[in-house]
Amino acid sequence: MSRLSPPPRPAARGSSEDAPAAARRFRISGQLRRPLALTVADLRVRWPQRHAPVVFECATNGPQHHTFDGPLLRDVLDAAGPAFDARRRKDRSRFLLTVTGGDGHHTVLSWAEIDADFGNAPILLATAMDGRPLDAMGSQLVVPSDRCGARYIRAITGIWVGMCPAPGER
Ligand SMILES: Nc1nc2c(c(=O)[nH]1)N[C@H]1C(S)=C(S)[C@@H](COP(=O)(O)O)O[C@H]1N2
Ligand SMILES: [Mo]
Repeated sequence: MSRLSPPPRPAARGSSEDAPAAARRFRISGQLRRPLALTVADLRVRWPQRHAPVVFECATNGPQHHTFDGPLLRDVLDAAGPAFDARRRKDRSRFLLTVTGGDGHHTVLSWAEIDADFGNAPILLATAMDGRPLDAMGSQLVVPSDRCGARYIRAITGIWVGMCPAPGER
């Protein structure tokens, strides 16, 4: 690892915000059997890495070309054990995900988008962009099937997984 790590940040509310950037964990929470707190290094060593060259449009900056490496979001979430009956497609089809970045930008996905029996989209939690590790910055969501870049959430701080309530429920 590089010895040129950024200076320590001032202690903040005892959270992992006061840890060195590369040691910061993001949480996978919600309706899960095994909630997780992971660093980018965990994403790199615990799951097989995919490589994805992508192009997306940014409304303000035009087309962006990047390559990303990282595990499939589906593989990581499988380890967290979503609280559905995995044998039942209807159960799985009711789950939603939210992905939040350090600046508060967040987006929603459906479980079905990443489920092999439905959309089967190869969405990644990136550990590197254009060959550069993301340990200090935080993981980035990679949605190769999106034409627009808005869901490529940078500096991920949290992922929530849970069931969409039936219409009329709360
Ligand atoms: N955390 C965070 N991630 C974000 C955004 C943001 O505002 N905050 N903007 C999104 C948008 S609109 C686009 S187009 C891409 C831009 O990625 P780039 O700056 O690497 O080209 O990042 C996405 N990820
Ligand atoms: Mo954008």
